[in-house]
Amino acid sequence: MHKFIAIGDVHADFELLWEALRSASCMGADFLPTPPLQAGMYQVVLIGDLVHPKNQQAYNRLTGLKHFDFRDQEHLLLAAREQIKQLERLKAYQTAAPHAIHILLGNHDENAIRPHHVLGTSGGLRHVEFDPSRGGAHLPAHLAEWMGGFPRELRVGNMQFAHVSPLPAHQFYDDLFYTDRSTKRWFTETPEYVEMAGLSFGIYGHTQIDGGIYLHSGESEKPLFAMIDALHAREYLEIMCDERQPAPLTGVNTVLF
Ligand SMILES: [Mn+2]
Repeated sequence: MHKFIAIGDVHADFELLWEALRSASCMGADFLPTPPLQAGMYQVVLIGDLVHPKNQQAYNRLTGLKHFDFRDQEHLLLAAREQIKQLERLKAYQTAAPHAIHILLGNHDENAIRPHHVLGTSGGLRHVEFDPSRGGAHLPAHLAEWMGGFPRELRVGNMQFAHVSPLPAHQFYDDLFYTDRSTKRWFTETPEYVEMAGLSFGIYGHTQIDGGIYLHSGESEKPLFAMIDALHAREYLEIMCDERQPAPLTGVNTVLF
């Protein structure tokens, strides 16, 4: 029997991530993995998008500035430095139990490693703190190497964890990805993709949904997939699996912490 703790997009709110991990008994006061995680009984999955605060308030909070301005290079360097500090902490955490801590590559993470596109918010903010050609800092090489090694999906039997959707095309963050509206709509317009991909259950992030974690069930009331971009709403998903059973998925719960 395994318990998966699946956590949605972090977007630089690492304090909240630490809180979630501690409330799930996955992180100690020393920021390191707990015994059930070390033993592999618990498995943590971060669904991707570690970097880039979501909005103005989040940048203000991260940097301690009254009004973060992405046009100000000093502000950018401050935002980069604060995120780098926490990424180092997360790297140490994962390195201590790589068999039980899985971090998927989100589009924002790839953008921090290779800033080809300028990502922004609907409020007009631009995420350029890791774009040296626009005044930002380089992501340190050892962090870029670590993040560059993040997988784009995790499979556990017929269960899939991926950042956006079950579609393989949604795992590559190229120009097409940023013009393709299905990346944000597939779960209402074409939820059948999950079964078509031969999956028994899917767990995805990337798209924030009002009301927190969204659990989609099939006709038999069986859960088919979960949209978990809800860390900001203080929610994560717990998935119980028993690999000895023909249908390994034995329970899915949204946890409020
Ligand atoms: Mn994303």
